[in-house]
Amino acid sequence: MPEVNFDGIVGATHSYAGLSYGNVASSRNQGAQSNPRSAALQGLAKMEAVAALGIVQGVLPPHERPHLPTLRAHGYSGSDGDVLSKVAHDDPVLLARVSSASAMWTANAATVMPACDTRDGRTHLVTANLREMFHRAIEPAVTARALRAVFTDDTRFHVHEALSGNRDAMNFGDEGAANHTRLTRSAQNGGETAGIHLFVYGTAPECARVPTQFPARQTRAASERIAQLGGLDPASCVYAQQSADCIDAGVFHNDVICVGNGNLLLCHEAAFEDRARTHASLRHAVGDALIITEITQEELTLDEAVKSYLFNSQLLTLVDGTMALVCPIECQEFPRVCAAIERVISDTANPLRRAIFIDVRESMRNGGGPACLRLRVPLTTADLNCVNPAMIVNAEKLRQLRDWVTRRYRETLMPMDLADPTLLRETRDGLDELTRLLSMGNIYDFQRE
Ligand code: SUG
Repeated sequence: MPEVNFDGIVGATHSYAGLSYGNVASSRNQGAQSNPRSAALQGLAKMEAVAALGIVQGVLPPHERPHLPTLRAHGYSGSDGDVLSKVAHDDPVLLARVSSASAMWTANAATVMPACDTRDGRTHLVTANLREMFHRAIEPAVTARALRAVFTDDTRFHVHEALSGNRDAMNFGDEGAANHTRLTRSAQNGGETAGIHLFVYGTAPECARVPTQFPARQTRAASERIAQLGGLDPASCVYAQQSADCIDAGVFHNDVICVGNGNLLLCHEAAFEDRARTHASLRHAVGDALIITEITQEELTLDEAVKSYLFNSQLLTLVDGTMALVCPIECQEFPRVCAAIERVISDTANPLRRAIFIDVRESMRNGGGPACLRLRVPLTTADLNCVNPAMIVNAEKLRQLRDWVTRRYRETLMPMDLADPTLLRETRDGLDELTRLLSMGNIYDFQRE
């Protein structure tokens, strides 16, 4: 069976706070009014569109935000209302950080290594530590709980806690699947088909060039540790440095410049620091079946790639064995991007046959395209039967989630609204209901106090 996609449900505090240095969309939209309800509905519509292609679609829940335990750990005390008003007065950036709905981008939730590739025959999910950005570094504990609520069967799945270790000594910065691509020797991408794992990092002690403007969020040490935790065969792993110029152009994760699926790797020619060596290593590991389709600098500049988010499309294998590209609707605003898509689709040497354009504009304004919003999990049919069924969507579940969002989410939000204690109550009540709707158990701190 094809891989399952787990999309993050957009949280009720979805806002534009300019929190991610190096993510140009996040910086550009800082302070703008956000629309949490439409953001979440756009996400659900995307899930529906992907499910309509015959792909199994799951969900991961939003996190509790604003996150009061983080504020209390920073010395704020008193009632929840007191804490919120004090932090809003003293440190509005901290309030924005603990309120971000960034857990929606589940491509950063974990790195997934399916059962057929691992030593112990279980599917391994290593929760990402996201340590480079404060607002994201508070995600892993609840992400691990949410993943365990989906993958409950320990005999088939192993959900690892996030990598820890002294930041300077070990330098374990890890952003999850956004910097990991699994390739196979055919269009088949599911849990029955053995894969090759491409780990892309931004920095390592031996790098001759590193970005000078923006942070490299993924370290090679972290990627190697993940492969080790999953028990991957070293011969099935390829490590490649992301181009430093790309990171400085706003490519803060590899999935902003490269997408792979089955035997097809679609990337910009400037994606990797050492293009020839990366291609050669991939060819060696995957074999002759590998198709590398590049978009040239001439076709699309890095700036156009970042603005359109073409490479942050989902590349999906359909039931007939062809592939579809689920692109952000913004791509249609760039004639040169449309031409590049047309060129690749009309080239019969690769299995990509169609493009679908999806409106996730609310997420895009924070630098999150279709591919950021989903975690890919290659499963076998037997594995899928052991996943929490309440977290897999069908028409009825989507209807319930739409109804939940419509009842529970505000239409608009401004940064100052984050200090409103009523918003905190609304979000907690909403999440409490969601845990029942998705049969997740008590995964949130406020439910465990
Ligand atoms: O980590 N944006 C996210 C976007 C993550 C996209 N994910 C992938 N490429 N897979 C980030 O930079 C912005 C939040 C704000 O500024 O309010 C933010 O966190």
